Amino acid sequence: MRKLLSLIALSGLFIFSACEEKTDPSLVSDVDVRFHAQYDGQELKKSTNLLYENSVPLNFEILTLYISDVFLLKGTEKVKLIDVEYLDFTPTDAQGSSTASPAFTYRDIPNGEYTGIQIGFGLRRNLNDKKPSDFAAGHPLARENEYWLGWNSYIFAKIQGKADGDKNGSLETGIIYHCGADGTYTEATFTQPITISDSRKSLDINIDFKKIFRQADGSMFDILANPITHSNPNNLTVATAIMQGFPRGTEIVQ
Ligand SMILES: [Ca+2]
Repeated sequence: MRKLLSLIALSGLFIFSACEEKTDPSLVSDVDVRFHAQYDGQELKKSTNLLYENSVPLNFEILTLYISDVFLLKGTEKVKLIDVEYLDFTPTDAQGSSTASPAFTYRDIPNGEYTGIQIGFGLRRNLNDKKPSDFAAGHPLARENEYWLGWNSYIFAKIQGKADGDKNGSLETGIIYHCGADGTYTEATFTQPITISDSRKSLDINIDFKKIFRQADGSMFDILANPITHSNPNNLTVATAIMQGFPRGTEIVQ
């Protein structure tokens, strides 16, 4: 019996070491991805007056975004780069008017000449079906403050700030966009060559919080007419317009 047990223990060891074996390092690379908040092509400064359409001053105080299902594309082949991340551009510990650039490293990504990247803005349905208590502390989806109990949805994006609609020098209009619900999840494909061939690769992803407000017809979203998202989960007009704008404000730099 003792012999049998040690045999089992030995085979367990063998399986363990087989799983531990690393992929051939010449075939894979680590990919560093950094996200940056921009406004009109420049680094976004929070709590700082910026100019919106028609020279309306506005500023931003809170900017967060969930992304999921990020794939590198090679023809019809898809290589998963990111399952889900929470991007907080305005953490409380950011200094002064600086916005943060959340950064992540993804290990052992297959080398190759990729043709583009797919990004999901918000959470795909089987992630949004979950709730913070389903996850261990530290997981991007464990954040209670990013979940809307009444809607059974995470808040995919938070964009909060103030605008000076009458341009009299005081920011009188609160802008509060909390976007969520499955219907607002927005997937987009960015076609551009991305080569992963050396042991380390950097991708910078800029999210421009002015360009996201450009609508499909080229006009700018009317933030003064619609300064807040609807509190009725059946009315996703504003949230959808904003979430669908994220691809227009996203640029991948390598
Ligand atoms: Ca004003």
